[in-house]
Amino acid sequence: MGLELYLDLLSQPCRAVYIFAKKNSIPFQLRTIELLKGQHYTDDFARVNPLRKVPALKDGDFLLAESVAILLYLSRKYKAPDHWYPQDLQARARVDEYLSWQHTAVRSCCTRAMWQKMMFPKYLGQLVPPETLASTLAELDRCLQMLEDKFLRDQAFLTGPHISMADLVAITELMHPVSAGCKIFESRPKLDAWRKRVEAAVGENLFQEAHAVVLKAKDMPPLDPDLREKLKLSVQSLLY
Ligand SMILES: N[C@@H](CCC(=O)N[C@@H](CS)C(=O)NCC(=O)O)C(=O)O
Repeated sequence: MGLELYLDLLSQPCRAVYIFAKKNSIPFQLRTIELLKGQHYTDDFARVNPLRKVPALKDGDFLLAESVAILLYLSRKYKAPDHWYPQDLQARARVDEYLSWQHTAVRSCCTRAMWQKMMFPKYLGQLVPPETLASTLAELDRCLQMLEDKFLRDQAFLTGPHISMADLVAITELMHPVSAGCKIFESRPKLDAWRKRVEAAVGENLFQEAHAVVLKAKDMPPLDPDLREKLKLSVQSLLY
């Protein structure tokens, strides 16, 4: 069996892996793991990733979790064009810098903004105190400012003149609050121009394909009540 990618395109790191693999014509079998159906709780999936999270990769007998590790593995194994993860020491260090920073910054606030604004009230039947949501959205705003000031600056892309893994990891995160109705680009022309460059570099069709599930998330049917309770337990930390 060749390369298998376990993904749910509702998940932002899965979208980054999906776009990277497709854009670089990496052949893979898509194994969809629907988080909202609890498919990551099955024993079969636990054998692929004992952390029970997507994305996950299986390449023959080799199993790998964690989106950044997966992106790097794919880039090295399939010798992706240099701009994604440059050989140049300092250019690569810039990508590493973003990939290290984003976990506790962009990823954290985009995830919480989306869950608090949409998923908790609509799918988990759990009201989010308005002051909690307001504080999360204010934090998201500060985070976007840091993204502009520290990373984007006056460059075309986050780490230089060409698109890299950093841009892919960032845009897939930023589309999370967008899916919940946050107008994060409207008041940020510089970030909006970057978003358009990333979309153009990825290709409009692939970008839309990767984001179709999350952009339709607001119209999903209600969750099965048992699953809802189980899911609630695993996402409570996103309420703060
Ligand atoms: N650090 C991991 C995070 C993976 C992750 O949190 N995945 C989420 C979806 S975005 C998940 O599988 N959640 C299921 C759960 O926690 O129950 C990565 O970058 O791959």
